[in-house]
Amino acid sequence: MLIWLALSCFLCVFIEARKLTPFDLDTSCETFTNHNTDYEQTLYKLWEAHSERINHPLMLNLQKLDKFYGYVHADEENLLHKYNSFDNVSSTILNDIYAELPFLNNNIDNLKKYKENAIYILIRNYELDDICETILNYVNRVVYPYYDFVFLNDKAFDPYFIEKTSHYILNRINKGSERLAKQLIRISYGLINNDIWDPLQNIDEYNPSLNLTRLKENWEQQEKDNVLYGGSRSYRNMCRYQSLGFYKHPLLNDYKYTMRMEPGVKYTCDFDPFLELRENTKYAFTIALLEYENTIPTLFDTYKEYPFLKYKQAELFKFIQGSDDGYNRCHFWTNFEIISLDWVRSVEYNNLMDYLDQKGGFYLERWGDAPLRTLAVVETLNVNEVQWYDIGYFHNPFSSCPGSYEVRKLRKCCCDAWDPENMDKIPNEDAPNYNVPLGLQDFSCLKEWWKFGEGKHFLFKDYDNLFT
Ligand SMILES: Nc1nc2c(ncn2[C@@H]2O[C@H](COP(=O)(O)OP(=O)(O)OP(=O)(O)O)[C@@H](O)[C@H]2O)c(=O)[nH]1
Ligand SMILES: *[C@@H]1O[C@H](CO)[C@@H](O)[C@H](O)[C@H]1NC(C)=O
Ligand SMILES: *[C@@H]1O[C@H](CO)[C@@H](O)[C@H](O)[C@H]1NC(C)=O
Ligand SMILES: [Mg+2]
Repeated sequence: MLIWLALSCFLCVFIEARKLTPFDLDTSCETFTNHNTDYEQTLYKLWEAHSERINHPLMLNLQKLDKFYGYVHADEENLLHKYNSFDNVSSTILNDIYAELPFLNNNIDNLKKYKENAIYILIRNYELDDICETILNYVNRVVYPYYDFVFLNDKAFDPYFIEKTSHYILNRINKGSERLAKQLIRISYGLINNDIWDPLQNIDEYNPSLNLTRLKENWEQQEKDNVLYGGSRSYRNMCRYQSLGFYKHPLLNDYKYTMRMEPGVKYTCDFDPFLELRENTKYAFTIALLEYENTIPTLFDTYKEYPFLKYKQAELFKFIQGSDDGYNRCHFWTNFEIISLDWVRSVEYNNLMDYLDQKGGFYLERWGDAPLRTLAVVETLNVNEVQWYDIGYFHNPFSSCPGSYEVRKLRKCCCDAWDPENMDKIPNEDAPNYNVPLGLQDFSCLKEWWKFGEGKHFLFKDYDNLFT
């Protein structure tokens, strides 16, 4: 019922908009130029010439931390908040900063608060090209792109990876000042401790009821049964680390919020990951989908045996409630997520994660971090602590795009909420998903979010005035 109501509202907008304008394809869409500059080539040659990677001269610019923690890109002369303290920064420089970041209101506490946010990226060395594309896109799209970056890896980062990603973050800023970027942005590269990354190495300590030989047999079978990444040990380690590991890394100690970034994702509208957060928000997402059933056969029953179970008393339980007390498989798509680190470090969050971890499902099955995060949200947060970001975002194979013309215009979006080629066709009984925005597709859980979460305002009332 609500779905059809929502759908018809979208169509109102759609039809109304069509009458007045061809469509809002933004002709100012930036094309992201290829980055094969002289600088790049010089660097690459330099890199190739150095077979002994660790002696690469670029390492001289990096401040080495404890061997398990990694490196901080520290242009010591310039970086103003080495240890997250701006106390010694001269008032001239501070005034420069305030001039470029007016929302700080000339207040040093606001500056410190701004710098409590970080972009967090778990990544492998060979994903370098994809992350550089994404960073280029990020520095174009984020309104005040001076947030810190934390890269984590279970293997040591290549010096070339470090130099190149730093270069893209600091020197390729379109929306903002390169000088300020170099003064404000701390970029760190951390190694993940093997004990937390791959617990099966100490399987008896981790979970005596697990048997590695049998697990490997199971994974082979799951691969045959088309369980997505069913045959992969490293993917399982990744899912577990995203669920209960990353926020324990020392390089994240200084931060209060992270935005997760993945190689290859695109941001197609202007936005600001942290300035848009509401005061209470502990978790923010943009896409919500149905999880594949065969990755989580026992997850929900296991969750329902959680000794402190809140579930039905939880404000958000309807978002995940299926028929017969089961799980409807709705989950936040975690490849874009903004997280309050205080929240994931809380006893409540970790009790639930540790309980699920001990049940072995990360390895016996192929539990993803997305359904786990979602259960934790439902179990431990209230509606007003979760925020939907109406932004343009792409992670293969899905993308989101604000459904309202007004929002797209405001955010200078370069995405289509509907496929303009199919503007004449409307969804019908035979093809209910025809040309329907992602949020209203069958496999999307945004409609559940709008209904049982924070609700949804449709902006079509303002359309009359938009095109005059
Ligand atoms: N260091 C490291 N990072 C990993 C590993 N596996 C995945 N990642 C990272 O973890 C994040 C999620 O992994 P993806 O491979 O993107 O998983 P996914 O998004 O479910 O699947 P895709 O459709 O392949 O994108 C990405 O940022 C990866 O770069 C790994 O074994 N080591
Ligand atoms: C700031 O200045 C004080 C006094 O000059 C000094 O003791 C302190 O170490 C400085 N702090 C940093 C982070 O440089
Ligand atoms: C582990 O599983 C394998 C294969 O199922 C089995 O042969 C072996 O006896 C098991 N080992 C233990 C210690 O239970
Ligand atoms: Mg991914």
